[in-house]
Amino acid sequence: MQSYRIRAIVAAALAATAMGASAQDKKAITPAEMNYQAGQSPLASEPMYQSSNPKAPPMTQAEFDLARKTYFERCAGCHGVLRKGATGKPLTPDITIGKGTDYLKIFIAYGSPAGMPNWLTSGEMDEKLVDIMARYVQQDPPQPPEFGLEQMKATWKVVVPPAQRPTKKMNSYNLENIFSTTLRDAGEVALIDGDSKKIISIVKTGYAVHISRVSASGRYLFVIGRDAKINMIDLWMEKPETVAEIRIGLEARSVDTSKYKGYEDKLAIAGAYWPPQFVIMKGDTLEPLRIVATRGMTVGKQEYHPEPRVASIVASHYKPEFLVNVKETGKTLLVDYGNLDALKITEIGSAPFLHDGGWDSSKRYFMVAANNSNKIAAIDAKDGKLAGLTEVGKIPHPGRGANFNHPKYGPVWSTGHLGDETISLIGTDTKKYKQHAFKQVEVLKGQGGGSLFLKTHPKSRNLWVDTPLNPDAKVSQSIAVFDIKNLDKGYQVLPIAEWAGLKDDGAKRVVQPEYNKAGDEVWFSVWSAKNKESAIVVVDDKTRKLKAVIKDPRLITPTGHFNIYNTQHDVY
Ligand code: DHE
Repeated sequence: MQSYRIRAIVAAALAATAMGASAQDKKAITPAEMNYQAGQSPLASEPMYQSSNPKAPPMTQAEFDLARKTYFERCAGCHGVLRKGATGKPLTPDITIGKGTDYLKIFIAYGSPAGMPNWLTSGEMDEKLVDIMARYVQQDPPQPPEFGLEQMKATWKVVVPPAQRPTKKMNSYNLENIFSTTLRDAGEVALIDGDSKKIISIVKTGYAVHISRVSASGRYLFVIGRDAKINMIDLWMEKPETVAEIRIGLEARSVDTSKYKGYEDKLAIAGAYWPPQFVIMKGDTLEPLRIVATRGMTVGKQEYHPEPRVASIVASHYKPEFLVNVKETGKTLLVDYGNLDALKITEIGSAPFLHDGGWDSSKRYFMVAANNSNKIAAIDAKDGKLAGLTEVGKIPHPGRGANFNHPKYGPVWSTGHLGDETISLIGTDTKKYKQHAFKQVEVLKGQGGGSLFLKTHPKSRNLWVDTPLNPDAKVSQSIAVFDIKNLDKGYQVLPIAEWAGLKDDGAKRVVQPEYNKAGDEVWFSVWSAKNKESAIVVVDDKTRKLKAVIKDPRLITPTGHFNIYNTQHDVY
């Protein structure tokens, strides 16, 4: 009887999800997107209060604790900390209790064509854990702690006070051509001299550093870990080291510093995934000054969202403003830092879920991916309004995108996609090429889905597109390069991972093209697991031939890398 019931539920569930998936294919999540989103959250180790829902099936404390840990390791990236839904569906008790344990077990065990992984049949969970998880999602979601000024100040350290820092550059490095490379699973960044290709220093940072950003003067480097720890590194020191650090929350991804004239190096800002907030800090010490919560109403449906995460942040060149992109509400906040005691915030709604993005070539329009809506929003930093909302391919993922002069459509900004093989080119010139502004003017066909980053340089005629999350190793281990002046000729594939000549059989995902300062070399990370050899491969931009391979036992899981000059000046 029981097995008949389960079979009936399986059939109904699969039919329903299959229909859903085909009806809105652009919404279904690809395995690449799923792997990408389902990263481990540092919240797994945070103590949380268990509140049992009397209507939900019972659980022991031990089962609850195991389920909570598993949830934050596997599920929170897609379903949200409070289970209100993001890439994945909402899983709050008002929905889950009605479905019942048996129904939920089927979904967890077998997954769905809409993108839910098959946790049982893939061997990642056993039947016991599937049962525990099905009961867990019917309980009230436990809420991680808040993180206010007091908590931030308790983690804040000024390692070298400003008065004790060098008054001039104390080393002979060509600072503008240093690369800050994330060593993801080592909790470090490597500072690599772009001229000699030698590692200058390895700096201990937070857990799984996400991005590096550079102060307006180019002196300070800021890196932020997934655990929301920021390290501020002084590049003027004989050996560049951390001079200040702070945790701004329990989980985070973004940091930047003030760039408007008169405010250079004055302020820093960081955004948190949890708690949903951003904080403005002093630019020379990281002293937290002003914390702003991002909880609020979503664009469109105007529903309250309790955990809208802060995604990309960028400093405006037009005004003393930071652009803060809030993921789940689909809103960009223009935060005027001119007077922190009377903070003015302009709120611009576009589409959910805002993620990554970069400036157009004029640095007036911030082009941000609304990755759940398959759109790119153009935020006008001069007039403080939404300039355009462009439909692109499936799950756009530009990094900061790539700007170039299209032979026919003038200046364009481009993005690749996680969910399909296309590369969308969007016109950005509102004067000479007005008719093309914020329209998708051309779609290139790349190697496949699973693309994260693409890059070019004002001095180059190449457009490099990575595909590190493509399931086919041939595609994830190589790069596609287009000739900007002959886009209709298609792309050339370069076997970057093979060129690295690594001794073992790691994943060797080729990730993030990044130019040197001169714009004549492109660097790629060849990213394998923690216990496998990884490398950085440098390609000559003009000849597209291998120029150098950087290998070192300390280069553990290199992912993003950021050239100081290009990052400081938003060259991409
Ligand atoms: Fe990223 C940028 C969030 C997974 C490497 N990533 C960003 C930004 C956000 C973000 C919000 C924009 C920051 C900004 O500009 O201020 N990334 C997330 C996630 O939530 C996600 C999906 C899952 C997670 O658990 O973190 C995720 N990201 C990854 C990876 O798996 C990558 C490939 C490897 C890694 O290091 O973890 C990765 N993300 C990067 C890089 C950038 C980035 C290299 C900066 C791109 C740039 O050119 O500026």
